[in-house]
Amino acid sequence: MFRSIIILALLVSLLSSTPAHRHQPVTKMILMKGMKFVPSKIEVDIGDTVIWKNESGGHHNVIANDGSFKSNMLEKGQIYALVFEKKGSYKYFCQPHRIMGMKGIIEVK
Ligand SMILES: [Cu+2]
Repeated sequence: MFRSIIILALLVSLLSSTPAHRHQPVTKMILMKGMKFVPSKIEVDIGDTVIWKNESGGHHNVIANDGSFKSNMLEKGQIYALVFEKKGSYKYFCQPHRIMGMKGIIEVK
């Protein structure tokens, strides 16, 4: 019984690592422009990378509403990158400009 479970697990891992079955990870960029995240809503697949870039100066950061991620304060030209490994809906905001509505959402499918 135990042995057949191991074989099954091996088969599953072999199948899931076949290139045809795997999503090729991509990178998507969100710009911090003025007091906005552009685009404010994006969809990504599990394993994709999201990069936030401070495009217009000032100081911005990225903080998840649920506290699952938090960037440093970014100056003009600086970036923050994150790989999303779990399915879900991630709301985030920029701390200094939250009150001005600087927020966004990442949908991980
Ligand atoms: Cu900001």
